[in-house]
Amino acid sequence: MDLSCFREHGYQVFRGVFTPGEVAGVRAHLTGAMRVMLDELHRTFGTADEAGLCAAIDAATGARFEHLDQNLRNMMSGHFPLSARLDPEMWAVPRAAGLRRVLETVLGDERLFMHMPPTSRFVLAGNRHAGVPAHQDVSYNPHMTDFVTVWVPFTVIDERCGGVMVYEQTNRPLELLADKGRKFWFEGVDTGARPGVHCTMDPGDCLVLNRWVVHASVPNTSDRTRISTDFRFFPSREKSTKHYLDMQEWRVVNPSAAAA
Ligand SMILES: O=C(O)CCC(=O)C(=O)O
Repeated sequence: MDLSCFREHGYQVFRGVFTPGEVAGVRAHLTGAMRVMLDELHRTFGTADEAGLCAAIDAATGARFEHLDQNLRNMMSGHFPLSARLDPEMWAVPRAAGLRRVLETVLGDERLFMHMPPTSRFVLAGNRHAGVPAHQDVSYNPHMTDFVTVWVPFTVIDERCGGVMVYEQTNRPLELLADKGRKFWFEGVDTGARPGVHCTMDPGDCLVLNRWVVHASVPNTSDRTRISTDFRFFPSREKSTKHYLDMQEWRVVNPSAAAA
Protein backbone atom coordinates (compact mmCIF):
# COMPACT_ATOMS: atom_id res chain seq x y z
CA MET A 1 0.00 0.00 0.00
CA ASP A 2 1.43 3.38 -1.00
CA LEU A 3 1.55 5.69 2.04
CA SER A 4 3.78 8.34 0.50
CA CYS A 5 1.26 11.21 0.83
CA PHE A 6 0.52 10.31 4.46
CA ARG A 7 4.22 10.05 5.32
CA GLU A 8 5.18 13.27 3.58
CA HIS A 9 2.15 15.49 4.26
CA GLY A 10 0.37 13.87 7.22
CA TYR A 11 -2.83 13.08 5.31
CA GLN A 12 -3.98 10.77 2.52
CA VAL A 13 -7.22 9.87 0.75
CA PHE A 14 -7.78 6.12 0.37
CA ARG A 15 -10.21 5.12 -2.38
CA GLY A 16 -12.79 2.32 -2.32
CA VAL A 17 -12.12 1.28 1.28
CA PHE A 18 -15.76 0.53 2.17
CA THR A 19 -18.21 -1.66 0.26
CA PRO A 20 -21.45 -0.07 -1.03
CA GLY A 21 -23.33 -2.14 1.58
CA GLU A 22 -21.20 -0.81 4.44
CA VAL A 23 -21.75 2.77 3.27
CA ALA A 24 -25.50 2.31 2.70
CA GLY A 25 -26.10 0.84 6.18
CA VAL A 26 -24.41 3.69 8.05
CA ARG A 27 -25.90 6.33 5.74
CA ALA A 28 -29.44 4.99 6.34
CA HIS A 29 -28.86 5.08 10.09
CA LEU A 30 -27.50 8.66 10.04
CA THR A 31 -30.16 9.89 7.62
CA GLY A 32 -32.88 8.60 9.96
CA ALA A 33 -31.29 10.35 12.95
CA MET A 34 -30.89 13.56 10.91
CA ARG A 35 -34.60 13.61 10.01
CA VAL A 36 -35.48 13.54 13.72
CA MET A 37 -33.16 16.51 14.34
CA LEU A 38 -34.52 18.44 11.36
CA ASP A 39 -38.08 17.96 12.64
CA GLU A 40 -37.02 19.33 16.02
CA LEU A 41 -35.16 22.28 14.46
CA HIS A 42 -38.17 23.14 12.28
CA ARG A 43 -40.46 23.01 15.34
CA THR A 44 -38.06 25.20 17.34
CA PHE A 45 -37.64 27.86 14.65
CA GLY A 46 -41.11 27.57 13.10
CA THR A 47 -39.63 26.88 9.66
CA ALA A 48 -40.92 24.63 6.88
CA ASP A 49 -37.96 24.13 4.54
CA GLU A 50 -34.18 23.96 4.70
CA ALA A 51 -33.56 27.41 3.22
CA GLY A 52 -35.84 28.92 5.90
CA LEU A 53 -34.11 26.87 8.58
CA CYS A 54 -30.62 27.98 7.48
CA ALA A 55 -31.80 31.63 7.53
CA ALA A 56 -33.22 31.11 11.05
CA ILE A 57 -29.97 29.46 12.22
CA ASP A 58 -28.06 32.40 10.75
CA ALA A 59 -30.24 34.87 12.65
CA ALA A 60 -29.89 32.93 15.93
CA THR A 61 -26.11 32.66 15.86
CA GLY A 62 -23.52 35.40 16.19
CA ALA A 63 -23.10 36.94 19.63
CA ARG A 64 -26.02 35.03 21.16
CA PHE A 65 -24.91 31.58 20.00
CA GLU A 66 -22.92 30.69 23.12
CA HIS A 67 -25.93 31.41 25.34
CA LEU A 68 -28.24 29.02 23.54
CA ASP A 69 -29.05 25.58 24.90
CA GLN A 70 -26.18 23.13 24.22
CA ASN A 71 -28.42 20.54 22.56
CA LEU A 72 -29.88 23.19 20.26
CA ARG A 73 -26.42 24.55 19.41
CA ASN A 74 -25.26 21.04 18.55
CA MET A 75 -28.17 20.50 16.18
CA MET A 76 -27.78 23.95 14.61
CA SER A 77 -24.16 23.18 13.87
CA GLY A 78 -24.99 19.76 12.46
CA HIS A 79 -23.78 17.48 15.25
CA PHE A 80 -25.49 14.13 15.66
CA PRO A 81 -26.54 13.24 19.22
CA LEU A 82 -24.67 10.72 21.36
CA SER A 83 -27.41 8.10 20.91
CA ALA A 84 -26.90 8.06 17.12
CA ARG A 85 -23.11 7.98 17.41
CA LEU A 86 -23.07 5.21 20.00
CA ASP A 87 -25.47 3.06 17.98
CA PRO A 88 -23.84 -0.28 16.95
CA GLU A 89 -24.81 0.55 13.31
CA MET A 90 -21.75 2.83 13.39
CA TRP A 91 -19.49 -0.16 14.06
CA ALA A 92 -19.79 -1.15 10.37
CA VAL A 93 -16.92 1.31 9.82
CA PRO A 94 -14.37 -0.08 12.32
CA ARG A 95 -15.48 -3.62 11.33
CA ALA A 96 -14.85 -3.01 7.61
CA ALA A 97 -12.06 -5.26 6.31
CA GLY A 98 -10.92 -2.54 3.89
CA LEU A 99 -10.43 -0.02 6.68
CA ARG A 100 -8.65 -2.58 8.86
CA ARG A 101 -6.07 -3.09 6.08
CA VAL A 102 -5.49 0.67 5.82
CA LEU A 103 -5.19 1.14 9.59
CA GLU A 104 -2.88 -1.84 10.13
CA THR A 105 -0.55 -0.42 7.49
CA VAL A 106 -0.73 3.22 8.60
CA LEU A 107 -0.42 2.42 12.33
CA GLY A 108 1.97 -0.54 11.93
CA ASP A 109 0.01 -2.77 14.31
CA GLU A 110 -2.62 -5.50 14.13
CA ARG A 111 -4.10 -4.54 17.50
CA LEU A 112 -6.36 -1.55 16.97
CA PHE A 113 -8.54 0.68 19.13
CA MET A 114 -11.11 3.37 18.35
CA HIS A 115 -11.95 6.38 20.48
CA MET A 116 -15.63 6.33 21.50
CA PRO A 117 -17.85 7.88 20.42
CA PRO A 118 -17.12 8.99 16.83
CA THR A 119 -18.29 12.45 15.71
CA SER A 120 -20.98 12.57 13.01
CA ARG A 121 -22.00 15.74 11.21
CA PHE A 122 -24.56 16.90 8.70
CA VAL A 123 -24.10 20.16 6.81
CA LEU A 124 -27.29 21.48 5.25
CA ALA A 125 -26.86 23.29 1.94
CA GLY A 126 -26.11 26.85 3.00
CA ASN A 127 -25.70 26.25 6.75
CA ARG A 128 -22.75 28.53 7.46
CA HIS A 129 -22.58 27.45 11.10
CA ALA A 130 -21.66 23.79 10.66
CA GLY A 131 -17.96 24.25 9.92
CA VAL A 132 -14.91 23.66 12.10
CA PRO A 133 -12.24 26.41 11.89
CA ALA A 134 -8.66 25.44 10.95
CA HIS A 135 -7.20 23.18 13.65
CA GLN A 136 -4.91 20.28 14.44
CA ASP A 137 -6.67 17.27 15.91
CA VAL A 138 -4.08 17.08 18.70
CA SER A 139 -5.72 20.18 20.26
CA TYR A 140 -9.14 18.52 20.52
CA ASN A 141 -7.84 15.13 21.70
CA PRO A 142 -5.26 15.56 24.48
CA HIS A 143 -6.51 12.29 26.08
CA MET A 144 -4.76 10.11 23.46
CA THR A 145 -0.98 9.85 23.22
CA ASP A 146 -1.08 9.40 19.42
CA PHE A 147 -3.80 8.54 16.93
CA VAL A 148 -5.04 9.04 13.40
CA THR A 149 -8.36 10.57 12.39
CA VAL A 150 -10.36 8.79 9.69
CA TRP A 151 -12.91 11.04 8.00
CA VAL A 152 -15.63 9.10 6.19
CA PRO A 153 -18.16 10.78 3.85
CA PHE A 154 -21.60 9.24 3.25
CA THR A 155 -22.41 11.66 0.42
CA VAL A 156 -20.39 12.74 -2.63
CA ILE A 157 -17.83 15.38 -1.64
CA ASP A 158 -17.15 17.49 -4.71
CA GLU A 159 -15.96 21.10 -5.14
CA ARG A 160 -19.33 22.44 -3.98
CA CYS A 161 -20.45 19.92 -1.34
CA GLY A 162 -17.49 20.79 0.84
CA GLY A 163 -15.75 18.35 3.11
CA VAL A 164 -12.26 18.92 4.49
CA MET A 165 -9.50 21.28 3.39
CA VAL A 166 -5.98 20.16 4.37
CA TYR A 167 -3.13 22.67 4.60
CA GLU A 168 0.14 21.38 3.24
CA GLN A 169 3.41 21.87 5.11
CA THR A 170 1.59 21.82 8.46
CA ASN A 171 2.66 18.29 9.33
CA ARG A 172 5.14 19.23 12.03
CA PRO A 173 4.91 17.83 15.59
CA LEU A 174 4.18 21.25 17.03
CA GLU A 175 0.83 22.34 18.45
CA LEU A 176 -0.04 25.71 16.90
CA LEU A 177 -2.94 26.66 19.17
CA ALA A 178 -1.92 29.34 21.67
CA ASP A 179 -5.27 30.11 23.35
CA LYS A 180 -7.02 27.04 24.80
CA GLY A 181 -10.02 29.12 25.93
CA ARG A 182 -12.75 27.25 24.09
CA LYS A 183 -16.11 28.68 23.12
CA PHE A 184 -17.90 26.26 20.83
CA TRP A 185 -14.82 25.61 18.70
CA PHE A 186 -11.27 26.66 19.46
CA GLU A 187 -10.18 29.82 17.63
CA GLY A 188 -8.93 28.90 14.15
CA VAL A 189 -5.17 28.52 13.85
CA ASP A 190 -3.33 30.69 11.34
CA THR A 191 -2.91 28.90 8.01
CA GLY A 192 -0.87 31.79 6.60
CA ALA A 193 -0.28 31.60 2.86
CA ARG A 194 -0.08 27.82 2.84
CA PRO A 195 -1.92 26.18 -0.03
CA GLY A 196 -5.08 24.33 0.97
CA VAL A 197 -6.02 21.02 -0.64
CA HIS A 198 -9.74 20.29 -0.77
CA CYS A 199 -10.07 16.50 -0.53
CA THR A 200 -12.88 15.61 -2.93
CA MET A 201 -14.13 12.08 -2.35
CA ASP A 202 -16.85 9.53 -3.05
CA PRO A 203 -18.77 7.43 -0.54
CA GLY A 204 -16.55 4.40 0.10
CA ASP A 205 -13.39 6.54 0.32
CA CYS A 206 -11.82 7.86 3.49
CA LEU A 207 -9.37 10.57 4.46
CA VAL A 208 -6.71 9.71 7.06
CA LEU A 209 -5.07 12.56 8.99
CA ASN A 210 -2.31 12.49 11.55
CA ARG A 211 -2.81 14.55 14.71
CA TRP A 212 -0.65 17.49 13.56
CA VAL A 213 -1.81 18.34 10.06
CA VAL A 214 -3.94 21.52 9.97
CA HIS A 215 -7.37 21.12 8.37
CA ALA A 216 -10.73 22.88 8.31
CA SER A 217 -14.28 22.32 7.07
CA VAL A 218 -15.12 23.50 3.56
CA PRO A 219 -18.52 25.27 3.29
CA ASN A 220 -21.34 23.42 1.58
CA THR A 221 -22.37 25.63 -1.34
CA SER A 222 -24.18 22.83 -3.21
CA ASP A 223 -27.90 22.05 -2.98
CA ARG A 224 -27.20 18.73 -1.20
CA THR A 225 -26.78 17.87 2.48
CA ARG A 226 -23.32 16.62 3.43
CA ILE A 227 -23.16 13.72 5.93
CA SER A 228 -19.87 12.46 7.34
CA THR A 229 -18.31 10.90 10.41
CA ASP A 230 -14.85 11.25 11.86
CA PHE A 231 -13.34 8.38 13.82
CA ARG A 232 -10.10 8.30 15.80
CA PHE A 233 -7.93 5.17 15.94
CA PHE A 234 -4.79 4.23 17.82
CA PRO A 235 -2.52 1.18 18.01
CA SER A 236 -1.69 -0.96 21.07
CA ARG A 237 1.47 1.01 21.94
CA GLU A 238 -0.58 4.20 22.53
CA LYS A 239 -2.88 5.11 25.43
CA SER A 240 -6.19 6.88 25.98
CA THR A 241 -7.80 8.07 29.20
CA LYS A 242 -11.31 8.10 27.69
CA HIS A 243 -13.67 5.38 26.48
CA TYR A 244 -12.49 3.37 23.50
CA LEU A 245 -13.54 0.36 21.45
CA ASP A 246 -11.24 -2.66 21.59
CA MET A 247 -11.33 -3.80 17.96
CA GLN A 248 -10.05 -7.29 18.86
CA GLU A 249 -12.67 -8.18 21.46
CA TRP A 250 -15.34 -5.74 20.21
CA ARG A 251 -16.12 -4.29 23.59
CA VAL A 252 -16.07 -0.72 24.88
CA VAL A 253 -13.41 -0.08 27.54
CA ASN A 254 -13.61 2.65 30.18
CA PRO A 255 -9.94 3.19 31.16
CA SER A 256 -10.79 4.88 34.49
CA ALA A 257 -12.94 1.89 35.55
CA ALA A 258 -10.24 -0.51 34.36
CA ALA A 259 -7.64 1.37 36.48
CA ALA A 260 -9.82 1.50 39.63
O1 LIG B 1 -16.27 17.30 9.03
C1 LIG B 1 -15.79 18.43 9.14
O2 LIG B 1 -16.32 19.43 8.65
C2 LIG B 1 -14.50 18.65 9.87
C3 LIG B 1 -13.91 17.40 10.40
C4 LIG B 1 -12.69 17.65 11.20
O3 LIG B 1 -12.17 18.72 11.25
C5 LIG B 1 -12.08 16.55 11.93
O4 LIG B 1 -12.51 15.41 11.80
O5 LIG B 1 -11.12 16.81 12.69
